[in-house]
Amino acid sequence: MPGAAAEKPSPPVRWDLYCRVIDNFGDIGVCWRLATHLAALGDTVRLITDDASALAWMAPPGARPAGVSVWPWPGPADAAPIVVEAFGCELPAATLEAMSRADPVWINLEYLSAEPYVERSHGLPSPRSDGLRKWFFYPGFTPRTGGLLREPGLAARRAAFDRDAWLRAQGVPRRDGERVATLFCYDNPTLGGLLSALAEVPTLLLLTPGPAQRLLAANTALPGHLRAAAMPWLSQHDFDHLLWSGDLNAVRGEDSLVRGLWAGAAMLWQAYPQDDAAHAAKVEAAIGQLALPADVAEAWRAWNGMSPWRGLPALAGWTQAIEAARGRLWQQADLASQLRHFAIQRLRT
Ligand code: TRH
Repeated sequence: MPGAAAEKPSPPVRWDLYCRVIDNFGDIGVCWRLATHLAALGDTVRLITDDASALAWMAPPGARPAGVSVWPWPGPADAAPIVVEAFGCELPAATLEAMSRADPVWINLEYLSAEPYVERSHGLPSPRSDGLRKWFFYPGFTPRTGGLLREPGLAARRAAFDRDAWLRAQGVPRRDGERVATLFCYDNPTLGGLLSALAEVPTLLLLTPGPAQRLLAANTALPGHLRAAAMPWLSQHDFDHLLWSGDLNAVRGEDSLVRGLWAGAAMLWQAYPQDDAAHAAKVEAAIGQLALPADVAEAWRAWNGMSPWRGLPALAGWTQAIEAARGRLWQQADLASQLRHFAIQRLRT
């Protein structure tokens, strides 16, 4: 994997990162990754959240960096020089008051999307009548966006990983010749089609907690050569190991899309389903941005309920396509480094 130049970790700066958990785990997952990456660059981060419960498994206390402290909502009485409002979560009134005294750089960190509006909106100021200085920051897949979260040391960790040793340690050893698939999904009517296709050759299917395990429990008689194992909630560190064990990873939501890309194996992505089918545009944009071959693109559409399931593409070509996308995306500066650079340039000294 090629490497991109990392941002110099000096001078250290202080951040407040505000995160409200609306649903699922992507909001807190992204904020935790960002906070720990900034801490790795030497900064200090106060992560203020209304629901830290998922951090108990995502980031067990023994594995938390000293530079990050977790605060209950509404957080501290003062404001750091850089304030990040994650996903338009609306800052507490007392924080806005503190900000009017401190004049921080205020950044609204948006959701990841491959859609074209991201390039148009990334980095724009958000005009305000109260004098506070606010900007939009969009993660994304192209050089004209804020990039993707990718912490230092990831490539080295990936290269040193031994999947059979890890699977044994989890109590789910792989049998000789068995391939491994992983499943992290929302409710998904296409699951039966995927299970039948996986069952054509010996496959160990690792199920994350939530819908994947619920849906499989309803599917008691597994077809053909397929056997399934339920996994516990893993730390983000071990979630990577899960994906690195997969010959095929079915992931969901924005953060796992990125981790699936960094894993570099064949991958299905399920976008968070929306009533107005807005997720279809997100899926099409991701297919285009990742330059997925036609059969893989069809499988992604089917997995998102946009077209009928026509079977599983060959894993070799699929893996190559994801590896190629990973290679291209790895050339971009990562999100934390870009955000840091963007914010520091706007600090008033
Ligand atoms: O949990 P998600 O479905 O979150 C989603 C998205 O963020 C989406 O944008 C949002 O609109 C919707 O929720 C409401 O999927 P995502 O984004 O992949 O986040 C999951 C996080 O959980 C990610 O950081 C990886 C982490 N994870 C673990 O650390 N261990 C685990 O065992 C599993 C299964 C996940």
